[in-house]
Amino acid sequence: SEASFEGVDDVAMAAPKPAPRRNDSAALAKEIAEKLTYAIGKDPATARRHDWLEATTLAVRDRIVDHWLASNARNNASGAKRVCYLSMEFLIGRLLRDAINNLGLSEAIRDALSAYDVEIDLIELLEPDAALGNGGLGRLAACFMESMASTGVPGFGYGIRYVHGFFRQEVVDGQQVELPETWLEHGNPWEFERRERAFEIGFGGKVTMIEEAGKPPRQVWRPAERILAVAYDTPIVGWRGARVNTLRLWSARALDPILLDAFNSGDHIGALLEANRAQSITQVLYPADSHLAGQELRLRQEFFFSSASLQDIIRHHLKRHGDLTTLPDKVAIQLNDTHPAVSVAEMMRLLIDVHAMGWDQAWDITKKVFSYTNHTLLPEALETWPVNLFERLLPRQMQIIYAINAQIIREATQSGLDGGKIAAISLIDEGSGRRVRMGQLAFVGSHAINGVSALHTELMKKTVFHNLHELYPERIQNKTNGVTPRRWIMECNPDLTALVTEAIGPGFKDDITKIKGLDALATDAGFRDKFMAVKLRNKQRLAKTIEERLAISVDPHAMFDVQVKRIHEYKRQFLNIIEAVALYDQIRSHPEIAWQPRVKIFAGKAAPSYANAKQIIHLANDVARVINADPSVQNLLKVVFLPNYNVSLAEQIMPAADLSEQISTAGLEASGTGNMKFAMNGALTIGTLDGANVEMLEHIGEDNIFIFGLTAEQVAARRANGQGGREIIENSPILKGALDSISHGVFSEPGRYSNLIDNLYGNDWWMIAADFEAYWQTQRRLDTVWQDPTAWGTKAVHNTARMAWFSSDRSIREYAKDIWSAPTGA
Ligand code: T68
Repeated sequence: SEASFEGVDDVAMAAPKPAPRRNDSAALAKEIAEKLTYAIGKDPATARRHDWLEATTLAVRDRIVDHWLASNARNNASGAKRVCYLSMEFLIGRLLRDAINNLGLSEAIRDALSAYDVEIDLIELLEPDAALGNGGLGRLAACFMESMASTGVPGFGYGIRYVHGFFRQEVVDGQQVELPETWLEHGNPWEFERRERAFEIGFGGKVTMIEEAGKPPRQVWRPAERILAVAYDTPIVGWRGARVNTLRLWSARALDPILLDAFNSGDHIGALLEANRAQSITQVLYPADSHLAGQELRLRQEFFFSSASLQDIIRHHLKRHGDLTTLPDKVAIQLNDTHPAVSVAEMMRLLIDVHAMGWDQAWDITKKVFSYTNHTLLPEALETWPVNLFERLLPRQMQIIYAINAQIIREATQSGLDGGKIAAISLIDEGSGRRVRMGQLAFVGSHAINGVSALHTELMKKTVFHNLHELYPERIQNKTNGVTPRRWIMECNPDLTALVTEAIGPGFKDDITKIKGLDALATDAGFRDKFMAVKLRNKQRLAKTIEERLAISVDPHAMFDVQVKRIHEYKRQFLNIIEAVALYDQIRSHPEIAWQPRVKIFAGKAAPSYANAKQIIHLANDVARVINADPSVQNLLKVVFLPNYNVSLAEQIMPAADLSEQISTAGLEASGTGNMKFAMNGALTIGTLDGANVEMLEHIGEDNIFIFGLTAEQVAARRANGQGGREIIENSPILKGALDSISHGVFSEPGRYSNLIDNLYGNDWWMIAADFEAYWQTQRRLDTVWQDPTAWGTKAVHNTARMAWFSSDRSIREYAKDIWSAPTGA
């Protein structure tokens, strides 16, 4: 029996069924040994740790499959509305611990393995970290998949099965080096290949008009190139296994893997060219998170997975319900950013050309089915494609986009919008070489458009979608991001989970809002001490990792001040490094001050083509090398750059942080989700009024979060006035001193960072000079609080207690109610 979307469909109901698996440790121990023997072919006496990992994974997987088949059967029986989450990225990380935790098997597995003298904590580290995403956007998709399964939403993730995920980062001579990532090298026990679930995807070719007697003329697309999309399904286990949803990732394959004519005539290489060309589509994830990649292969990837997913959705609907007019009652499709936005045109093509629907009805259905999440306002990240390229690759979809555009412009004209505003909403940017604007396409093809924090949503209305918002004022709504408390509290911080359970009972595991019960314990010295003791143990573990990987010894009693995220100018790691340099100078020149010991920890990857971001990594490493080797700072300051930040490293870092740096230039971080993970685990935040920090301030309270700097409005005003940094720098001796020591070669040969520094003296686009003083003062206030462990501990407990609203369960329930009209279990 196979776990397909149809579940029981193809299985004779009377056929004997496997007995449901038992979950006690004896049964698990027996099965793990069986897997080891019969699935892997190893003897327990000679098995390596990898073999134990695989055997354990297979035993756990059997239990998941039981729940998976049951969930699919329930979906089919109820006919409930399904939510299809289309995303280029799913940054899921490791799955074993998540599955074990959500199935409630943690203790049983631990005991089962101990019978063989195997430690689960050690073998689970061998699972590759599935990095099919760049950062926040991809990780959000992963948290949403888990929360859909946990809140009872019949959710289906659709994406790409990249052979190579996000690159592995090494730091060599202080600089980022990118290495290929090979997560599938040793096979992937979590995926099920579904060869029967394959769809043809076309590219290029021509559109011809067909006229048949007695019928209206139709357009037919005859692609020049056709390839296959093959499905691979991964089960996503919800809390308590109540529901197991499917993540369906598409892999590209040639229709005709070996060209037999060529092969027979001796051209063995030529015979495989087509296969290679087809497969290249799903070979690698683009590693750019905040600027437009713009290459043809990227557009091919986008269309490839969009078309495959829509064909699959339509096939399923027709099979179940027979008729596409009911599609919006049965399916909601969420576009995760504009990467799948070509789906709007492809859905129209499928409905009109393939399923013979009329334009108006097709357009009505399309709008009802789709909704779109925007994740950025950065102009350099907004997707547009040259009309020429689009037309060559997707000629029929381009025709449809023109037709949609004509209709929107008619609607705009009728509602009285003037010419300038109409140009702004047009799907075609006529400005810089004609380009298709994917944001506009996603917007007009959707009934709901959402931002990912309250501030971001307001800015969307005022900036990128100002005119479309005026035309369709009811469409934009806010859905503040969240993160799953299963992975980001229970699994990554078992000691905290045990402490919370001891203090307020286990109810928070089923309903995270109950964690609010800790609030009353913030002033209980006994509890606070235990809370900070958990923090210390987590810091000791991280200190060990730092020692092992970098041979830097850090004191777990120092404040762990952490900034981990993609490296980008707007996220302002540079501001943080400048503060480290300033602190280094001040510690040496003012030994009389009671400086508080700090370890500044950085991690994150730069897009390979982003020169300034790579310079920032280089600078962090240069600064770290010099400061860590200088005995005159007396261990009051250490700087650490941990290479290869990924989900698994985040799981170690979040529980071990005292201070979380969320210091983006206001107005530029759409939401942030790392900020939430830190605060849930009891770190205090230093941050700007940006993204979800604004809402965190409301929930946590101003006494427990450290906000500084210009507001989004002030940033916009300063930028409009063209105010640069020179005057500010010259009036700030601390800042000037730090910049001088960077320029004059304290950390490297002089001039290495002159480009970064000149930018501050020049337009200071990211407001680093403008915000430095406020940042510095706020850091010193934090030093004062750190000196008082009672004050710090109280705030830390309040953070954990008051973050429940930022659970992705809350986000998903809001999407389900306001956008998808989909059922949730609770
Ligand atoms: C992030 N965006 C936002 N983009 O920066 C962050 N972009 O504020 C927000 O919390 C998060 O999305 C979730 O909403 C991204 O992560 C990308 O990764 C990306 C990838 C490809 C192209 C463009």
